[in-house]
Amino acid sequence: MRRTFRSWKPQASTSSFTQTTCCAPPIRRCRRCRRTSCDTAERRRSKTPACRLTRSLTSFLGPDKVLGKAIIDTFVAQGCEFFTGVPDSVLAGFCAECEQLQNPRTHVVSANEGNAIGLALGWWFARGTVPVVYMQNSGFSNALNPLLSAAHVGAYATPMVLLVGWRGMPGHKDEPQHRIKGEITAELASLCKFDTFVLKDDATAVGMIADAVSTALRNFVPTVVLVPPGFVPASKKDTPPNACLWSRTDAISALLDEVADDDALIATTGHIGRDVHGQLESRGRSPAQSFLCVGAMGHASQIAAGVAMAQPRRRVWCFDGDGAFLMHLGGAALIGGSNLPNLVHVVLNNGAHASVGGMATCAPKTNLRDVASALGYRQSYQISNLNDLKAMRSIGAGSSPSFVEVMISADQGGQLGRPPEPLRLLSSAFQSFCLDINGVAGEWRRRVS
Ligand SMILES: Cc1ncc(C[n+]2csc(CCOP(=O)(O)OP(=O)(O)O)c2C)c(N)n1
Repeated sequence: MRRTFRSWKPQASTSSFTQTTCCAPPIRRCRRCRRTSCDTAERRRSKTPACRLTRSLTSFLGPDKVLGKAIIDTFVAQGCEFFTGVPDSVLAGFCAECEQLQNPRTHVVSANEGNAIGLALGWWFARGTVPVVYMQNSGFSNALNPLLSAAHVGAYATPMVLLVGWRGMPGHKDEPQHRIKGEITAELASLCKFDTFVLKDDATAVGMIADAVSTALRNFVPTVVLVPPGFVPASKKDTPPNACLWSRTDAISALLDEVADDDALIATTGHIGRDVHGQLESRGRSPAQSFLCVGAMGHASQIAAGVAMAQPRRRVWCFDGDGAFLMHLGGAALIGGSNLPNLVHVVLNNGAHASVGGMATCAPKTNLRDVASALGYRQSYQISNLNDLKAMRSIGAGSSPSFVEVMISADQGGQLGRPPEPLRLLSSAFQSFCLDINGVAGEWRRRVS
């Protein structure tokens, strides 16, 4: 009998399924009819609504297992085999466990959250099991386009579960950049018409996750599981300092020696920006010469390019991370092809998302200097210590943008502060720095008054 699109339902993991093995993850087949899905299996599954699952997450695997692992195993028990996304600190305990997943399960860190939705679409089409896409709520907006114009029931009707770390959740103290997104996260999901489950406690989490999977599968839709801060204990990946590699703090310190007082410096999201801010302050230098891209991960280089275009006579630095660089790699192509000799793009490459728990980036072994050269940066360097830095010809003095890949250790380093000032104040201080020094301020003030 020919299967119609709607009559075909992918299989979930139940005892009536066996696994066949090959080098690719095995396809599950029904023991009776040997098909990858069948109506009997569907009926049997629907007799046990997911919401009736009463086991708590910790009892799911026994008390010795960490909660992140219990969440993964809950998904696996529902037939999920594919996990992808961008790591998040709220989900750090879950993300660290994802790295342990082995065949037949598949786990990949994506370059950005929209890419993760693409990967999930592909997996669903070619495999028919519900993909799990994890992300911070900041990244939910990166995912919106492929979610609404491809995965949505109004488009290609694709089941998937989005596991979203809820930064800035109302009632939880958080950094200012998370406030607005935190306030509207649930509303945004409901505006997209996605069924949304908010994990509350250990006792109901299993049922909610199972419901999210079965709803996705039943209705051919993405569903959302929101994870409040603190729900998954942060079992961060413990990356010990690597004595053979430069530490982030030492590398930033050496680089700051190269940054003149009238240079502008744009620093990326996470530890790098916080370290830059702390070091400028402790040197008694004006933090106003720097702009911290505390949110908007992946966009620091374009902010730097904007400044460099507007003020061609000022040297502009971007201190980027490898995760952020890869997240929106297209921006580097724009810089590489541009005529911005005053821009120095530094990528501190630790192969990891150190700020949110240390999971690898999507291309931890890629030579970013070669990537930059291929994208048009005519002066590109890879350095890993102070001698290399000193040996470089004067940075930012050539006829094209420069690129410096700095190889650093993946450990998280010591405690870092955060700027206490409101973000608005920081941006206006940076703008005053930019406009005043160039002597543009007077003209600008005349124009706006
Ligand atoms: C769109 C988006 N996705 C995810 C995050 C969470 N996040 C904050 S910092 C960070 C890691 C950045 O990695 P990288 O640029 O390599 O710098 P590192 O943390 O290693 O210093 C992530 C994933 C975010 N802020 N925004």
